[in-house]
Amino acid sequence: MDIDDASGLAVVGAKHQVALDQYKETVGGDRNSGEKELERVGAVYVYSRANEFRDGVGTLIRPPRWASYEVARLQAVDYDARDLYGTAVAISNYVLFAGATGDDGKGINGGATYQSDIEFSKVAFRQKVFPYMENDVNKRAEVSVLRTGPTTDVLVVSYSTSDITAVGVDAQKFAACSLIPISDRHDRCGDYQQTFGDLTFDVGISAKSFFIPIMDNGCYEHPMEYIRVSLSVPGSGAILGENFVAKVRIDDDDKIAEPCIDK
Ligand SMILES: [Ca+2]
Ligand SMILES: [Ca+2]
Ligand SMILES: [Ca+2]
Repeated sequence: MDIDDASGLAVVGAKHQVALDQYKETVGGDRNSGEKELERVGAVYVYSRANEFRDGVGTLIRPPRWASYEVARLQAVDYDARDLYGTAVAISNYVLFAGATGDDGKGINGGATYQSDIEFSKVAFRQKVFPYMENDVNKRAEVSVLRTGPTTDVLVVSYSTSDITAVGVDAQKFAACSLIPISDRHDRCGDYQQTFGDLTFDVGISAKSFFIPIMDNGCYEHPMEYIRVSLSVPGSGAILGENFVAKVRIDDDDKIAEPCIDK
């Protein structure tokens, strides 16, 4: 393992880990290998320190502390069985170096070194739940993402929505439904528009938002419906932890109306 004091990050190599896909399911072994899982692929776990907090006159309010679970789990982008990614790890500021002694790219067990930018580990949703009314005046939910590390480089993360109990519709359907009077929309128009894209933190910017269009209707629904929002880092091979998932709650405003039905 290695710790970088400046960035407040620790990295721990776990070279015997099996491969996991983005849903944290194990990846099947190579055909004809007789192995159920892709074995000893290796992984690196990233932990983030919550910095100490002092008041205006320098009195310590809260000492620094390490979270007990990781902020991200990294795998080699081109992982394979017995590569042993994470055999050796080193971190300098936000750059991670990880050795994979079993990599076969340049001959059997020739080994490889991977360099990764792990600055994304300092990004998190502003809150765990973003509550909005179905009839919000702006007709959309604002989801705010914070960058807690330095802002001297541009940083890009991707975001996406998925259903928990709320039902998403695509942009085309949402636009068509928006032309129907609110009282006639009912269930077929869903609860929100499926939304995805990239958030770019320009230099000096520590907060960015994305917006999810909300569908209003005139019928009664379960008072609270939830959308999952999640962040990812394209091409990083990273499975991100709790900081990168949040919920948007949509509250119904039609308490005395008829229940929604699909019509
Ligand atoms: Ca709704
Ligand atoms: Ca309504
Ligand atoms: Ca409603």
